[in-house]
Amino acid sequence: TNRKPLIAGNWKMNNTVSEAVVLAQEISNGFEKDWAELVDVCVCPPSVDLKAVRGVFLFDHTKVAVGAQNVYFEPKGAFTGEISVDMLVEIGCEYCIIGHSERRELFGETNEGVNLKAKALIAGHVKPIVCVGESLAVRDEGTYLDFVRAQVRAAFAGIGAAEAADAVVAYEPIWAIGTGRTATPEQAEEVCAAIRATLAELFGEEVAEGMRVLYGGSMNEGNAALLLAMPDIDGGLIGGASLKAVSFLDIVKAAL
Ligand code: 3PY
Repeated sequence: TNRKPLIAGNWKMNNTVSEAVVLAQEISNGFEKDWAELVDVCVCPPSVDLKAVRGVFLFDHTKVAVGAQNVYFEPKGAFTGEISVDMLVEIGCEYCIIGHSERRELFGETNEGVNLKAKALIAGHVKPIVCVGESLAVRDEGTYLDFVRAQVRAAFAGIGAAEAADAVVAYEPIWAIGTGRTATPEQAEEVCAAIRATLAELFGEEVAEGMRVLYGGSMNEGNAALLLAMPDIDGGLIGGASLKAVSFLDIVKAAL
């Protein structure tokens, strides 16, 4: 395919500003000159680190983008603790993760909330990385394809094809997040292909063929190459392995 792969690091709640800058500099230092043409790379640090991390990549050779891990859909106002799309835009955020399973499970994020956030991000020209994925119970029931398709439809409800084209979907089976248990390339491909088929129903074949579908869930330097070789897996959303520059850079290399 002609989709440019995307390797996105989800740092989760790790790294103070000074730690984040050190990791960003290590990534910058190890990033070879011609990689940026072949792969899009993004790191998603905690929001208080975003501006400093953006500063590291702004004038270097890497074109590494920064993304947020969450956003609120309202433009401004009395929403204590929340961050708006405009705030992300001004510091140069190109991406924003929404609907990560940790937010769905621990912070009550719903499909409806994810949809509102997707709309707000798209309106602000920030690319949403929409996370979907089933629990172990749903996987064992055998209804996981329907479950994930429904999450995709809900996330993109009311969004048109032109608006959706730059959005990214990340398939993260909950049973593979932080557990060290990765989906096999075949298991991941089955669901990523179903996601693309759902995107094609929503937005047409052509738009769906251009959209990136990532795999996430304990992707690391050891398993990345086989996962990334699958036809409908266009990159990775990397948790733990994105916190070490050498591991993250090895995964970027696997996507070249
Ligand atoms: C993981 O790799 O476990 C993730 O949740 C990435 O988002």
